[in-house]
Amino acid sequence: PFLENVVKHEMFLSGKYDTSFIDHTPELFLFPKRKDRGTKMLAYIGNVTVNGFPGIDKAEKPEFGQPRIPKVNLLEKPPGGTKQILDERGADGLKEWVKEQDEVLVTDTTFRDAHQSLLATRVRTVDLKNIADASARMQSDLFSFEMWGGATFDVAYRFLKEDPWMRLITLREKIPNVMFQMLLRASNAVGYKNYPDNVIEEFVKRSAYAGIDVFRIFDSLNWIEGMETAIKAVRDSGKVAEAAICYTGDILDPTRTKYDTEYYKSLAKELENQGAHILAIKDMAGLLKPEAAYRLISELKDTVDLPIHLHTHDTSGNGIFQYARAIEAGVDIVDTALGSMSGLTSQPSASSLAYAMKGNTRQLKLDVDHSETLSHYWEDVRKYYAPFESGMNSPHSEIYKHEMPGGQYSNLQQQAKAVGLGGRWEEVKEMYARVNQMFGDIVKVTPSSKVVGDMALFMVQNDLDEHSVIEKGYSIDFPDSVVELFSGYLGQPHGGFPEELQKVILKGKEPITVRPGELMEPIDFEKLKEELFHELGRPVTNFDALAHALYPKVFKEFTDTAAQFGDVSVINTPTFFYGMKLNEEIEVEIETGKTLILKLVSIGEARADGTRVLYFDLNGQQREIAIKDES
Ligand code: 3PY
Ligand code: ZN
Repeated sequence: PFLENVVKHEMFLSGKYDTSFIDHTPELFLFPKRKDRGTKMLAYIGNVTVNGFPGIDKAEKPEFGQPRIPKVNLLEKPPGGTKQILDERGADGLKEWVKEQDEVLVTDTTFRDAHQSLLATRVRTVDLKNIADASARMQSDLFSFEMWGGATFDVAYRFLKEDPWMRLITLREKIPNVMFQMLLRASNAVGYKNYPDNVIEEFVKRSAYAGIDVFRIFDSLNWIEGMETAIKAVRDSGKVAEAAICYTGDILDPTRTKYDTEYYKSLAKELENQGAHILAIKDMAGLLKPEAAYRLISELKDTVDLPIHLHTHDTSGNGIFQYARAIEAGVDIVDTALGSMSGLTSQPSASSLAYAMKGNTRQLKLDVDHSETLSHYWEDVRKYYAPFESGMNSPHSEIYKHEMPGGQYSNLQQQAKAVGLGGRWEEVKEMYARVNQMFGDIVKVTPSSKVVGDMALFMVQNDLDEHSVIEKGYSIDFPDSVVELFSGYLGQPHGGFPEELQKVILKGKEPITVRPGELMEPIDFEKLKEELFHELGRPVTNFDALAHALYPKVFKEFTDTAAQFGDVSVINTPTFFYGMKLNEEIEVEIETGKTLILKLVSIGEARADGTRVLYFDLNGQQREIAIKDES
């Protein structure tokens, strides 16, 4: 526990410590109360074995083979990469380096957006950690690993019951050579609403300490004012500020004038003036058609003097074609995923793109053979997460109509199932497009896309349409997120809100038009840490305090689970989701060099009080655990 405290301490992480660090940092000696870790783990495994995992239909644990992990020489350090370039030359130096490259640079999204978009963000740290040594050595020529932020932060606490900061720290240790990139929702950080400015500043500072190099910053309404605090915080931390414009509408359609090329050019210019090091085009739904990509990138190249990084989702199947045209137009960096985690709602495949570009003047900076080898690992691991697959198994050109972000598709589908609308998914998607029009055709990306999704679910559930919403509006209790959006708490949409609908939703309340951050009191982090220390009875890191500031309820549930079951992140994924089969034996490494060997020996009949006793063998000793059978 002492070492754990040390490596999690921000002074240690920042490298700004000397020999007096330990003497002057008494909190390093506050150790969590160690109840028997083995027993807690058995309670978790026993519970999943008897009651299943939320969101997974209870079934016999499937047979999974060993994932194919490529062998690499751990005694050899990974080759130097962009991380060293950034550390040596700083963010401006890195920007110049990117501009000098003839090849197209590649960001790999497998660790973040790919699984956010294909598997409802459920990939666990242990599966990332197991491939990290190989990834560092086989993908050393990447521009970056996109591996954090977006929905991963919240999902880690909420569903996976693991600490996302430990994911970042663990991977950083294993991958010291390639830049780490995260998706930051500007004033919404990694949440779904605006936070006080000092929360954004603190979040950026701590993320930079813990290992993030490139921050892709976007505002869910493309409202530049909402991005200023985050851009400044990233610049102040010495890291790379990659400011993103979210792409919506269709610049090729002369009837859709709201989001035309001029709109994007003026945003790009503003972001350059704000101090962005890189400009990203975030095509979160995959709406940017190939010809539009060519025109947009060409125009932006003439407008700003920044490297351009293009992000898309392959839902329509046109992703490779889009990238090929963008490359012709001079795009500098593209986002791709490893083959087995690519396509459909995820990013286009890195190796397919590399082959598609053969014979062209510009080539990808990518090792195709290594990408293919690593893809085998993900092909195997993806099977663990089958219950979270969206069921989409072919390209959906209807994306151009409903405009739903790739990262939202599988998540909204889970949400629809949870409220009993799983069977009406087609209606939900159609309603999503109608809600967008009702809202005045807004940019749809987290959290604005979540508001559109919430409203679509609400309307389908309550049999509402465009007319009845207005007619009955004053008696309708709209979802909180909808009220928040129309109150201006997510910022201001281009062209303003539709007035009639806004009146109905707000029922006389006045919306705000200033930056929400201006109205919010800063959080007193020292006080919060002290309160949490008393509440949790354990040392509280700055990371914990931030998590609490972002989502108090989710963080509380996470700490409750951790108190009950211990650190469940160390359990292998099949066992985490499906529990154990009778007579199965597994090994769990609970800390370096300390392994538990568990065997499930028998499951007793349900008793009068509804519990069952499970008999385990734990490192050769018999243990009994009573589990309440919820069935
Ligand atoms: C997120 O904010 O999580 C996204 O991926 C948006 O596209
Ligand atoms: Zn995305």
